[in-house]
Amino acid sequence: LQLENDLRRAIVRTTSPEATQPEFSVYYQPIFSIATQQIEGFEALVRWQHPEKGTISPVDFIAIAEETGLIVPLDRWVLKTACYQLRAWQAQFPMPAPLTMSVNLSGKHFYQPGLIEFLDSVLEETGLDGSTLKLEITESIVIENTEAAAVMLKQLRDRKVQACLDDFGTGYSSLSYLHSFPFNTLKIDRSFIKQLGMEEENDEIVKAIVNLGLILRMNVVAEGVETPEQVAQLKDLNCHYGQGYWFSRPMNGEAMTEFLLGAI
Ligand code: G
Ligand code: G
Ligand code: MN
Ligand code: NA
Repeated sequence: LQLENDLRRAIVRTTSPEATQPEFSVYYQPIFSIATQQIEGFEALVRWQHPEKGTISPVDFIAIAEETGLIVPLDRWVLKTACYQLRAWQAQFPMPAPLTMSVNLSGKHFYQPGLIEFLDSVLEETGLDGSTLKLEITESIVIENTEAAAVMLKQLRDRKVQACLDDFGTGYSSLSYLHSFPFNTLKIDRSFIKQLGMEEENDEIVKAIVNLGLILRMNVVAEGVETPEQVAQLKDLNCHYGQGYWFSRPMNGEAMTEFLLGAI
């Protein structure tokens, strides 16, 4: 309950027009092309700097934020902040294909009436091209309500906003819905990448997911890439993109700008 009250206060302090003492910040982790080693885009990851408790991981507050409905204003603040940041980076770092931003959406938020209207207002306000924005949802969110998910994904597609299936392989992994839902990207859960080269069956699963992506014309991102050996193996498997500590840790916007100045 204490954490719930703290969360409520933190959201007010961060998102109110005055935003005098922001406690949340958005960190960015770059996503790289495995073949070219070029930066393709970023994933936005929220961080909570609690005034007494220090940094609190989303793992420890997303569930409470979902139970209390506070996830909606929080996710929306992250989405808007990340879109403004992306717009600035696209202008500062022009690339052959413009940089992209992936934003995590909780199921609570994904099915919230008004999400599409909010999305439209953010795209208009920031001037961002919808095709450079990606929304990450998990398989369990889709399974929870396949009809509503189909409607939402269609509306995203109408705006050219991309949809990513996050943590792929850990959830229900019902292959039947994959071809009927218009996801642009599959993100292979980091538990599979961690074991690359250590267990043959695990490697075959990663290979199968990459091939599934090829068949379904979806991009595949390997999460949690931590070693050069993993990069080499992913390259052998023709996996398109990688994300993880090997490439870069998540950083705040300022630090990421410095990183980009050195990397691009
Ligand atoms: O960044 P980190 O590894 O601590 O993130 C832990 C979990 O929190 C991940 O599952 C990630 O998807 C989730 N997460 C991070 N940022 C956000 C956010 O802005 N909104 C939602 N809904 N989840 C997030
Ligand atoms: O569930 P989701 O994929 O959104 O979670 C992303 C989480 O993974 C973030 O909390 C991020 O901090 C974390 N992460 C990013 N790169 C690595 C990595 O190389 N290794 C590990 N263990 N975690 C990572
Ligand atoms: Mn994610
Ligand atoms: Na994930």
